[in-house]
Amino acid sequence: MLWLMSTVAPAPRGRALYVTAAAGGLIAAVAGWAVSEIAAAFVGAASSPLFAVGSWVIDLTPPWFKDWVISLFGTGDKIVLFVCLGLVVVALAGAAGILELVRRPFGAILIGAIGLIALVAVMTRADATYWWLLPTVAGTLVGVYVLVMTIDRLRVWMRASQPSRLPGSGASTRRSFLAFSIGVGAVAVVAGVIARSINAGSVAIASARASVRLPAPVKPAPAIPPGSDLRLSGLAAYVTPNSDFYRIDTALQIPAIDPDAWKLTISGMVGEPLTLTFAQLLALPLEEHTITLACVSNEVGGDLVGNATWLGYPVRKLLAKTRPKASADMVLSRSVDGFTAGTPLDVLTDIGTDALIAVGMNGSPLPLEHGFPVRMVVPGLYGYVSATKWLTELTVTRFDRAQGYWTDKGWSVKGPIKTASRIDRPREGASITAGRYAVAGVAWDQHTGIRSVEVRVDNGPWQHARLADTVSVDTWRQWVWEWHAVSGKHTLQVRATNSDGSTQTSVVAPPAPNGASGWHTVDVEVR
Ligand SMILES: Nc1nc2c(c(=O)[nH]1)N[C@H]1C(S)=C(S)[C@@H](COP(=O)(O)O)O[C@H]1N2
Ligand SMILES: [Mo]
Repeated sequence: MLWLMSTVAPAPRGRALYVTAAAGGLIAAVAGWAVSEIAAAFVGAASSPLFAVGSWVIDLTPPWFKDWVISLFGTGDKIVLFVCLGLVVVALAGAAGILELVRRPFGAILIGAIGLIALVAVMTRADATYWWLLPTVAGTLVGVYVLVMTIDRLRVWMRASQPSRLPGSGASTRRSFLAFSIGVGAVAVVAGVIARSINAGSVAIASARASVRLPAPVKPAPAIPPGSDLRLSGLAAYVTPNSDFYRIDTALQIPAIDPDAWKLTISGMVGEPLTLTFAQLLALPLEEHTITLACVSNEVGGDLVGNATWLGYPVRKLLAKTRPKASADMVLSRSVDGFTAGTPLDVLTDIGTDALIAVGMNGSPLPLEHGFPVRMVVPGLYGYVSATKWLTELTVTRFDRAQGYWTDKGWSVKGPIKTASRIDRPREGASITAGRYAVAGVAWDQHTGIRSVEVRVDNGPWQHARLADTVSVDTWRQWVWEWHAVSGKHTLQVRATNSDGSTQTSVVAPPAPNGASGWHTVDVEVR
């Protein structure tokens, strides 16, 4: 009877065995690839190992060969590349399956080696960050794991179906092998294809972004005075590089918007609704303004704040074209992903407020994660009520008729930025040597400006810090105070006073509902 059961499900032999093992290798490769694509969908499409290896091969291909392929296949050259690459991967994956069966663990080592090559391709891309390691490393680990599990099951099935052995059950070992490999394979193919198509979409948008040529501003931002950046280590730069700029949004997947298909509509309580294409927006006389953006969720001392030079068209001028009704008091801006922000109409129409429909950030088109192709930037208001990224709609309305995404989720209807200051150096818990030390940080009160910053040590008297230059009241300012540090444990505190003369409150408040307050306090050890 036992013998009979094992004949019900004989393991493959000879060539069939190798084909089965090769299929196991392929399933492992597909599983690894799927995981890498899923991870890349979160980390950034360009971190996909498949994409990076493809780009690498394109870069390494000699021009004559490229020309020859293009002459043969025309614009299908990329497809040819991916088909060739695919065949190489299939061959290697199959070999890994067979190797793992006959010479364990060389199959796993082969998959690891493929992963390592992909890792080199990914990390040598121009804008690679350490996060880019994740998709390839996760994919390789999963690939190795699936390979080992699949080939192990195949081996158990082989043993169970050997007549000389006491078979556990040929049928159940076969079921175990088939269920695992077919199950993993099917899930991986579906998930991988979905993730790949998402990644391909955002790669297409990234290349659309790369081909955007921003016009020169009609009104350029004031030159950044050298004295605005003290260039001390640990101190936030006066202008935040795009790659370091904080990112806050509800988007699980960064919206991929083709700028050629983008439109902004302005409607609601207006005399004349308006629709604008990206080309029409770029053709308007654009202005550049340096503005510090801050998130309401920023804790005291936190880093959800950054300063950039934005290129765009004043919201005020765009709204004027639509002639808002006198009874309107709010503009609801909407993103393609459904996010909305409710901004006071009077702030947006104020002649002295440089609120922008922005297309550029520090000299380049908006990065995808910062709202490409178009976002809003309003000095003086927290991002959640003003800085809509991936902007597509402005509705002129009233606060008693509409509300933004975060209102009713525990956040205030209006979000003016609170006066704030932060100690960047020394860091909390730092250990420094006794003697002179430049305590430094940033302070901000967008659209009002900072008049003074004071520091105190161990609850001693407040001491005036020196303020660095700034281009306007719409940005943060660096400050520095020279400390003659003596050994021991010390507590440093900072507070700022805005240009209206009001000093930051010591009352500690959490970010919700309208922004954190309290003095940033840092404990350090001097030795
Ligand atoms: N579409 C969209 N825009 C958005 C958000 C969002 O979740 N979705 N978050 C807002 C918030 S809370 C902040 S603080 C700023 C942050 O902009 P940044 O990510 O470019 O720094 O974007 C704002 N614009
Ligand atoms: Mo925010």
